[in-house]
Amino acid sequence: MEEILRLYDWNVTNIKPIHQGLINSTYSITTAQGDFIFQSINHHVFKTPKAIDNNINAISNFVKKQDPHYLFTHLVPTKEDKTLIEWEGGYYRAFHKIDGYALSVLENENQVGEAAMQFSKFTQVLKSFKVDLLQDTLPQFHNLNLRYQQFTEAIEKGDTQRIESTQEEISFLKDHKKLVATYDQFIKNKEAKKRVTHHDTKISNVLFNKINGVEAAICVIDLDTVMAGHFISDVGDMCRTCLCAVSEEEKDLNKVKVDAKKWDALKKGYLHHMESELSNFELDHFFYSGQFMIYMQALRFLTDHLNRDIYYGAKYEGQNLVRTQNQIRLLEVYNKLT
Ligand code: GN1
Ligand code: MG
Repeated sequence: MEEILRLYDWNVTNIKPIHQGLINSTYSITTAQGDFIFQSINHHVFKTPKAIDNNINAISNFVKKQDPHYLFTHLVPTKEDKTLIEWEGGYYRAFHKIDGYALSVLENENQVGEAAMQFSKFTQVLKSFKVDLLQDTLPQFHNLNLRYQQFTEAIEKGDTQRIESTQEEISFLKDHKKLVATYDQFIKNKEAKKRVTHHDTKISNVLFNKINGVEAAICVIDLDTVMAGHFISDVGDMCRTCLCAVSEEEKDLNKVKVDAKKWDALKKGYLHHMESELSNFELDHFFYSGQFMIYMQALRFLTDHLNRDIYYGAKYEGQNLVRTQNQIRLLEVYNKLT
């Protein structure tokens, strides 16, 4: 890694791993030239790192021109002016570090409203960016049909013992298949517009900081999955990760509850920048967004558990099953909100 870091114009004084995110490896780098975030891109997941690099640079250039004060994680070029490094089969890049902290759960509705405003501002700031310029970094990433199909395949071809012991979870997910039909109807409708969509608005992907002693969300991070998409992806993953006092890792399902005040704050925060952009048809699917993403995440976690954790990995035996059960409970309590 030190060899790669020498490609940048830096005098490195400290390297510290940041344990956040399930996919890439991330480090905080202190140098005489300032603080940076350095990442190795997981190219087993992201098969075309160049597409990510193109997308982030395209947005970065747009923002620099149209909205120079918008706080953005611009990529840092190497001495040879490259923002993506290919090194012995691996892919690396660096960002300017933005002062702030990420949270994995939110304590109050002020934080929820703040986070929702930042994610909606992201789409709003980029509303005149030509969305067709974005390449698909993960084709079909939030295609619920495909996720259901992958789940069905895992029930047929996955680990037999794990299939046997998860019959209850499998039945629950099959019983909720109508959420896939709603998705189909939604994306088919002409009023469901494609916009610049983050596709990973889990709460740890927004930075907070104290401004004059008041906590505010200041910036959206982790732009690898920024692609053309639908608002239900971004609102949905916020619903999934902002409304509950515990994270997807929580084993004690009694702690998985959703807070109606947080839900109101999320809606108000998101609509602050996006209300005039969304059609009535889209607005009618605001609540569905949460069902869509919680259900998809439950499908993805169980699929991975049945496939012996090949995608997310597992720090302990059964971690992806715990996550599945957590998301199933979350869907149940979320459904009771209305
Ligand atoms: C992954 O890497 P990270 O933690 O930002 C995943 C998301 C899931 C999330 C669940 C590329 O996100 O889709 O919602 O884990 N990203 C990818 O925690 O699969
Ligand atoms: Mg991510």
